[in-house]
Amino acid sequence: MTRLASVCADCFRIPLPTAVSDSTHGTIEAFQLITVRLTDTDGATGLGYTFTVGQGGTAVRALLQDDLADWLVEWPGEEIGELWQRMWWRLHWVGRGGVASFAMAAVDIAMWDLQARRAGRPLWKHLRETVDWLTPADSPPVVTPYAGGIDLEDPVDVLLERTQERIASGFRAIKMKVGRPQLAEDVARVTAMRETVGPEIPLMVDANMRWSVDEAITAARALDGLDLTWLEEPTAPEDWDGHARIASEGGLPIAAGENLHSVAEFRELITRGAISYPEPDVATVGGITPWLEVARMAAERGLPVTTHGVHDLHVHLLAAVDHASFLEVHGFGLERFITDPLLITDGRARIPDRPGHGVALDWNRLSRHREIPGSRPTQD
Ligand code: SMN
Ligand code: MG
Repeated sequence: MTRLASVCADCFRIPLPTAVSDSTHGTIEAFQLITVRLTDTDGATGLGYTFTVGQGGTAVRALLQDDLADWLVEWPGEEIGELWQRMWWRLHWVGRGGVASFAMAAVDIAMWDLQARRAGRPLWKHLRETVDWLTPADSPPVVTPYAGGIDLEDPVDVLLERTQERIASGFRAIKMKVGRPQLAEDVARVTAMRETVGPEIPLMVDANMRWSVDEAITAARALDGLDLTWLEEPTAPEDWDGHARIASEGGLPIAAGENLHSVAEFRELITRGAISYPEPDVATVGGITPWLEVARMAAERGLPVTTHGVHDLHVHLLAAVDHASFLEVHGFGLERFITDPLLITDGRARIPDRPGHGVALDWNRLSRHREIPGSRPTQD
């Protein structure tokens, strides 16, 4: 790779066609998309992006623009792992996770995209060819998607109707929200879901950190018998020992990761045996470089790795490893701004063979949604 010639960061507020809901975020009407566009001195380009559930996006963009953009143009090296380490230490005072990991994710993804595009290889293949612990392959493995429903407030009939639509559109695995005010409601909703989809469809539930450890153990036991693949984020993300107790006393496999923003945090859960399905999100854990570190840690423990959100990127990462679990699919409203969104057919994700990650954004359409810092009306 030659040097970078330009780095351009933007933040957009993407309205959702239909509002979604879960136990922690309540009703979500928009996501923020933060993009980084790189061009090198030969004119090759790379695109990276991250997202928020509605807050913090302009801060991520400010870190990118004010503290990374010019510095990246000065960056002399070629090695992305080294660049990642330098970014980490450049931002460590305000970072070591949090907002800084979101900014670093956008840069790291853009760098990998640029490198894979220069090599003329789809990202999954480029990773298999260049990352020492991954195995080269001529064709990608099967990647199995599931539809990630954000549906806690949907009445049961709407929940089941949307599920039928998802199955009709090619999904063969489903996730739904739990964490209603009464546990009995959750049990009734999950039972209705299991009866509707039948015994063959893998079904996951997601509590979005709603419960105390004791409540989570009670809930896990109440949901046992419904053949759940996993219970996701039962309690506060940093309660490492709590997760270990829920895993051992609740009896359900546990998934977690969307709220862990560093490799060190994943290490805490993985080494305690507190999760069965590490779920790193490339856009919130700091990019492809740390995502692969988490995946390696999972492999060392014999755990599969799953993903959260941004499926157009994650499809490549799951295709790059030999211990992939399910690919979460929900679009954050982004699909209508992507030229070739991910295709799902008969329970399989089509792995793009375009160079890089292959995501092309419709900048014209996005431009109407650009977020200007300080321009949103405040509540009080
Ligand atoms: C989720 C993520 C972001 C917003 C709402 C819900 C969710 C998931 O926990 O797993 O998809
Ligand atoms: Mg979740």
